[in-house]
Amino acid sequence: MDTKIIKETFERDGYVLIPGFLDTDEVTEIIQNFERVIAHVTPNMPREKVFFEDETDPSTLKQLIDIDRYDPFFNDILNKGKFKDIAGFLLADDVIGKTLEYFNKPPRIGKPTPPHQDGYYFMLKPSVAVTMWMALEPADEENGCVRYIKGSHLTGMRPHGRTTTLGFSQQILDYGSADVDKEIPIRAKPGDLLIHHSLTIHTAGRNNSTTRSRKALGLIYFGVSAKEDVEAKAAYQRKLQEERIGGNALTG
Ligand SMILES: O=C(O)CCC(=O)C(=O)O
Repeated sequence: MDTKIIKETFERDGYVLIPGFLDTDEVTEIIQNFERVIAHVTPNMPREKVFFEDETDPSTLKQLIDIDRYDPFFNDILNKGKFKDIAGFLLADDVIGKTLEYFNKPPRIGKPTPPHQDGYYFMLKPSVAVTMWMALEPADEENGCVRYIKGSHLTGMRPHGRTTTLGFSQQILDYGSADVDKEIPIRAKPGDLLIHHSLTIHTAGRNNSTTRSRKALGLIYFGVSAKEDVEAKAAYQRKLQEERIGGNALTG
């Protein structure tokens, strides 16, 4: 895909899908490294960075946060190479890789992702940041693909409030049927990359498939021109810990 079209689409719609951003071998390498991390690294990661749909069943792993801090392979994926390059290109800024995540919706029990804007979690001024979501297996309406509201990055921050969804502690409070009607489900194949602006409204359905999971790689980049409200963020994290929701200050 032409880089000019990628940028125009991102700026107009608030998101862009880049088919085949990674090839089959590159996707296989990422999947194998996630398998290694899940087997050998997660046991040493803090509990609040490892979320299960059902705490008593390890096969229901749904999310890993900040993997880059615990594993050099994924630190390089975040901070070296083409993900970081395209983040800088789209934001027209130098960028800082903030986190690398793993998302899954296990078959039958994978819960919906509440509608939200990542910028609400990021607490940035201005909200110069992008989130990337790369499919590791086919994602569609049945297994809970990502859904966007086109152009919503241009209409400001909506009010957010608490959810009980692990890993996604905040959702848009006044999200109504008019919003649902505007949702665009994005089907993706392994290696297809979705990039959205930090103000773009997005959500994802539950996993209704009885056999297929919905695994993905997530990356977040902040532009250096964006200033973090460090105190507000630390207070928010403390509150989440106190309430034992296991929230996440970076993803939405
Ligand atoms: O994986 C999902 O369902 C949603 C991911 C998301 O909200 C994000 O990457 O910002």
